[in-house]
Amino acid sequence: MKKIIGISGSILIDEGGMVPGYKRAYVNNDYIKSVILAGGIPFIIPVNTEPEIIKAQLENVDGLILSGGHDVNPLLFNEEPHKLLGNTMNERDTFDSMLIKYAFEMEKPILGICRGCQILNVVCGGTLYQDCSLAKDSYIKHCQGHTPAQPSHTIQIEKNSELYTILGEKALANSFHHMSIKDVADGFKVVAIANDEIIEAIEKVDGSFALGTQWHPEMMASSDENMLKIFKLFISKCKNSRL
Ligand SMILES: [Mn+2]
Repeated sequence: MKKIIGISGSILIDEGGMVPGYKRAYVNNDYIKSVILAGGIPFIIPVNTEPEIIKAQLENVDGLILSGGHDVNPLLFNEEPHKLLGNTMNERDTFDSMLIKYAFEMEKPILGICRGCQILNVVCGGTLYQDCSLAKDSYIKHCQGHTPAQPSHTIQIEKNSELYTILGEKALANSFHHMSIKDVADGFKVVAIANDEIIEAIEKVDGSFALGTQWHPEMMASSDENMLKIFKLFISKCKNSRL
């Protein structure tokens, strides 16, 4: 039986058009395509902040993908906003935080992508650099700014990891982030870094599966078999767990 994969949504606010300021629930279509290519059935989970609704949303999926997007509000890890911080959305932080908490309680596997990886780390007690330039040795361009499917920098992968079983010791990743993980949350380990030591992936050590990637495998999965394998790995960890 195919697994049902919930993808955390976001809110798009119309800047122009007939009703400027109008809000739309959405995810980037590459998430949908990647889940289908990897053999899963995608569902978008729309943003809301009602605990009972979020629980019910999760009860109806076998696994959770945390999608990319806004910066994580630094107040969540006890920092004031730095001048280099980008746009945040508190509603989404609240939504993602509850999704993560309940997914752990229900032992639903998690794949966190970019912002999804960052908020996973923060919700579990870790911290972020509000901009990669604040990391002491960072010199690599981590926001390539164009051609999403094109890999841009090398990642070194930790041998003792799930990621290593599919990618080996090195891979090429795209890069569309400006925040990055600083302190890794307890219960997680670093499983990939860029050559400037910026953390590119984390995995949960015990219990239900959780993998976070700082890059966007969904943007590469149609053209890069290795990136598709990340979705296949994630789906292989999902069990039929719907109520
Ligand atoms: Mn990067």
